[in-house]
Amino acid sequence: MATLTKNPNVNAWVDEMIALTKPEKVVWIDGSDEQLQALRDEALSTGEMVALNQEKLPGCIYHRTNPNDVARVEDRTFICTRNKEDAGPTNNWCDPKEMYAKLTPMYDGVMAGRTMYVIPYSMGPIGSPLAKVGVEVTDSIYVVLNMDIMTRVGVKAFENLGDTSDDFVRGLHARADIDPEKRYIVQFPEDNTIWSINSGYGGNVLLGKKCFALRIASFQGKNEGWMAEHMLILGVEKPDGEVKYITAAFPSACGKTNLAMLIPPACYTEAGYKVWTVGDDIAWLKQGPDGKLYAINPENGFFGVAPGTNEKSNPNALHTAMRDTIFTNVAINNADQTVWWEKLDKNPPVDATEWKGAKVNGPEYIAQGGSLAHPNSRFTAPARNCPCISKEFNNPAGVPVSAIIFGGRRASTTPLVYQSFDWIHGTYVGSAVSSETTAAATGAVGVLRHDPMAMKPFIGYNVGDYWAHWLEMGEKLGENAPKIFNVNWFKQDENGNFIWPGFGDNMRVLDWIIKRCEGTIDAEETAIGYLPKMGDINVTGIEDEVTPEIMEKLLHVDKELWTKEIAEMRNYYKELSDKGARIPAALEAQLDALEARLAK
Ligand code: GTP
Ligand code: SPV
Ligand code: MN
Repeated sequence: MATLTKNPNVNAWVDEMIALTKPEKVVWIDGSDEQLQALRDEALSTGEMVALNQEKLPGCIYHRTNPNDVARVEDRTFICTRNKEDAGPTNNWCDPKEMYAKLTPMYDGVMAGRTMYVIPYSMGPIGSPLAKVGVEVTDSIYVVLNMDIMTRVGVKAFENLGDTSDDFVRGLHARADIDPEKRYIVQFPEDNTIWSINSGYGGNVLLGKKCFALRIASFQGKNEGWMAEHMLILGVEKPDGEVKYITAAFPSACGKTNLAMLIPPACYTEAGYKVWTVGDDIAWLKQGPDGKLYAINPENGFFGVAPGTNEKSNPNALHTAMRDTIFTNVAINNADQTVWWEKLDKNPPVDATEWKGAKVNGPEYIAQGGSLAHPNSRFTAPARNCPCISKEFNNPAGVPVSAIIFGGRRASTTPLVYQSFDWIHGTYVGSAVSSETTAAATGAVGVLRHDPMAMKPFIGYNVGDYWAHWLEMGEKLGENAPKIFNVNWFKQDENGNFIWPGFGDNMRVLDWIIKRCEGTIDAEETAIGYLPKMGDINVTGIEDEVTPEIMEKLLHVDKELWTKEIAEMRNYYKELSDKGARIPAALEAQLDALEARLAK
């Protein structure tokens, strides 16, 4: 099939990839419905995809990955820069020449007898000055169909690139043998190139997502003066019609999709509040002509965690995924070819196929400790299906950001919400994000994993330089800089129960955050930042659950725990700096200042 572009850089590179992988056939993805439907039909006929009930789940199909291939593989993910220091201590590094030499033989002839699909795509609305173009070649129809939902795919993507530009990200993906020992997810930021092999799962192979929109884009943003972050973007519409935009960075599976699609409690909806979703995973942030920080969502769909999604926790996500959706590694109800996952409802299917493909009795299987859906099973659903999608979703200019929130899973130490003193302190707060494993349900302090800005697996360069870039952005933004907050939905009591109801009730915290941005509410100045005054988090309707005693706990700053926290951060900075991170002096100073305030 003929190429879809006159751009000689694209064509030369695709030719090179053809010469390397030697496919039997090459198909350029033009983005037409007919072409995609034909691919769906082909994948159904070969068994790569499984049909679902088209009356109950119109346009939906199912895919099961190899059980050895169900999540991102951080230990096999590399940042290959010429200088090792440029990748920094949070990344696996290899010399690009060495890595190309190692992988080239693995790709040589890997598509023999197979079809290569060439997918042109845009990250960001077509025509947006913030958008960027990628081309992914792959031998997987699953990848084509997912990319079509997650990005803006087809000829239109080349409009942004034009006939001469060389500024596109080159993505090469081959399934090969799905051999976990030979699985590589490799970014070459200096070459605008991503090579992925021996996986067929999500973030490893949908190269527009984590590989491009975070790892490569964070590197580009550093050089070009913008930011690529692991953040949701939402708008809170107030009763007077004004919409305030907020971005939030939480580590993987820590609540971004849920917060982005939040339905406020009755006391807010009745007053006229509404939450609109702009993005649920990735934000690209750039200073606009008016000096403010603007955010776009580079994606076009949601690759959401299925388990835990239900009519109560996230009805918007559930409705989004009821049509035109690809389900990966959930369970199938054989009675009517529908899907099921843990906590969807209380009725696991009796005649079920669990995520690995075995027919089981659902309730019995679960009673024996089995899990019908893989805990990281996902839905891939188009943003246009989302009942609360923002009308600014396709706005090429993006939305102005009033507040940036950091958060993670912390059983203790971190209060429900606090505000940083300023951008520099906020950058420190982001650098200090860490998250606990959910299995620690005893209430004891769990093992911390540092995940600065929720970006540990995604920073495409040296973490110290990344923090320096945050500080540079703050300087550039000056008075226009968004206010920076930290939240924790996951504080626990002595028995390991969450003491904050979370989900829709997180609106109560967003309300306080917005009022802080507007300067219409006072706060308690503490050693760690500004906290809500008792009574300032609205608990109308949940007074029985969140008593003043619970609220005291939620807002408590425990001196002993924070002293430990500071010691841990000192260790962390030292460890990173010993391994070659250039930690900005301003952040070290923040640590000293925090310690001094706490000692007072
Ligand atoms: P990625 O797609 O991996 O980046 O995840 P995410 O950050 O979008 O997380 P998601 O919203 O899918 O939530 C992950 C898990 O956290 C689910 O099991 C949710 O039920 C749970 N969760 C989300 N929000 C809350 C909350 O406010 N409180 C509690 N207790 N759990 C929550
Ligand atoms: C995450 O792990 O943060 C995800 C899923 O959003 S993946 O696309 O696999 O990275
Ligand atoms: Mn994510």
